Amino acid sequence: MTVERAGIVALVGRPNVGKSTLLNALIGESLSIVTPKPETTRDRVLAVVTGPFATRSQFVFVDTPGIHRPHRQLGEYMNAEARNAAESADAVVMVTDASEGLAGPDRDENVWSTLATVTRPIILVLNKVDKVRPKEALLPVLEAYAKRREFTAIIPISAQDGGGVERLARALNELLPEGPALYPVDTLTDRPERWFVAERIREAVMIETGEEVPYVTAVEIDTYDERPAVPRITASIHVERPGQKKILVGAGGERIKAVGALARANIERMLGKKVYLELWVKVSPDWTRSPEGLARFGYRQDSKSRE
Ligand SMILES: Nc1nc2c(ncn2[C@@H]2O[C@H](COP(=O)(O)OP(=O)(O)OP(=O)(O)O)[C@@H](O)[C@H]2O)c(=O)[nH]1
Ligand SMILES: [Mg+2]
Repeated sequence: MTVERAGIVALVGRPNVGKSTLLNALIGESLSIVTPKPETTRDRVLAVVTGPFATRSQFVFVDTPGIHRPHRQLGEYMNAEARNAAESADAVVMVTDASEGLAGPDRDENVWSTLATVTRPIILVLNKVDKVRPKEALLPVLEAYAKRREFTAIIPISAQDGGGVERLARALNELLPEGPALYPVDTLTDRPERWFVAERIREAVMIETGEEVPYVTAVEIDTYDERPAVPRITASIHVERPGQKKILVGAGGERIKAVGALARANIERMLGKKVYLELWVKVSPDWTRSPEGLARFGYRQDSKSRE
């Protein structure tokens, strides 16, 4: 196939509106982690798909962290990741949660200001329409968003069940610059396999724990030995305080066992093979609150790929 158009499309919006679910729906693979909790995605994740929906285009989708009011240095980093992605894209998709109704546009204050400097075309996506009843209730929501700024198009979708996703891809296709592929056509992402393994572990922590633990967790892969028939992975899960470690380990180690079981199942599904997974919980005081702490776990503004 000859690629006739290629470009970068950034997915931005508030936490929990469904950006990562949409990324996965657009590429037809479960690449980006998804949880019911806000602030799941921490840094930019790139997903390349060439020739989907019978197009002759290469889409380079960029999933980004939800734009929010930051409480920690980590939050500043996450917002900057989203802003940088929006500013360097050929087109932007602003994702919103249509089920929030007329309250949505006001809750998007930080997103509006992030997008204020973006000059490239922006498509507004009203996601989670499967939760909107009756369907007529969508119209006033659409109008409320349209009043806030100019959009190239406004498209209702359900990233979860796939409704409207092809229509969105076709609208984006029109916005891609003409030209050759930006990446080899068999490229899926810019991150190494072990980065996704670390993400699967963080995903399991976010799902299995509550309180502040999901927001102060960083995962470090310590060993990744692929020589045995069943590859052996050991990883450290860092939290900020001894109390958080206690929550994560749980009484008699119950909770960390559940985290391990869920992470292993998801890693095995992702890699298509069995793995041996060993997890250690460690305390790295206040790592989310300093640039040095963030850098230690690879949350660095200037480097796109962490290992
Ligand atoms: N009902 C419904 N739920 C959805 C839809 N899309 C996403 N969700 C759910 O919304 C929650 C958040 O989804 P994510 O994809 O993680 O949201 P996100 O915008 O990437 O969130 P952050 O990474 O925290 O910024 C998950 O529980 C998803 O299953 C949808 O179309 N319909
Ligand atoms: Mg996400």
